[in-house]
Amino acid sequence: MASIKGPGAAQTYDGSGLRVAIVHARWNATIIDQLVAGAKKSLLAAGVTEENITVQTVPGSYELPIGVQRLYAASQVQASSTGEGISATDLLSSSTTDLSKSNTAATAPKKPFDAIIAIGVLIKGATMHFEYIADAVSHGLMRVQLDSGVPVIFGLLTVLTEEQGLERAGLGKGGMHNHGEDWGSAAVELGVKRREWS
Ligand code: DLZ
Repeated sequence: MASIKGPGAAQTYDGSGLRVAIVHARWNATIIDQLVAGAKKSLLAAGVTEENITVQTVPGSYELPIGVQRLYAASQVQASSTGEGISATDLLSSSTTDLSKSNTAATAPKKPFDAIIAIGVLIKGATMHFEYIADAVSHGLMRVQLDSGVPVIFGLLTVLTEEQGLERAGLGKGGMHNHGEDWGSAAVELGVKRREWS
């Protein structure tokens, strides 16, 4: 029997005009790498071009909200400097962040990101660390997307064991699909809809 979980029947959206960023943590790299690959696969399948996909990393999941926020602000500044975005005076300053010096800046198209996917894997340990980080990151990412208006796709796995993480990256024995693919599709859908809703 088909699972009742998930976003329902597959929807098709044309991502060919979109610019999308993936910001991912480096903790739990085996799982992360597979999730990022899954997200990229869906973006490319929907027509997002390779040069319109920017991938940036942060050390751990706790740094995801600031990474997403600064990368988006930097893309707005970049767009405004070429006359294709909003005024730089409306923006948060990006002058103090390394993200504004992203090595993709020279080649990336001059428009702000249409959606950003934040990917991290938190694995519960013996202390309360997991709960505090999961809570802070969830609220931080929601705050960034509502404050900025750019869709931020929630690619944070909060798992109790490494095996649960491997399963959700499509690497387990249980046959679960790679959740990163869902996040890529969500980014395209929200990127397209955000333009419609503007
Ligand atoms: C410190 C820490 C721990 C214990 N576990 C994880 C984890 O499972 N996944 C993850 O993405 N990051 C972890 N971190 C690192 C924190 O997210 C953060 O990078 C540091 O506390 C520095 O702010």
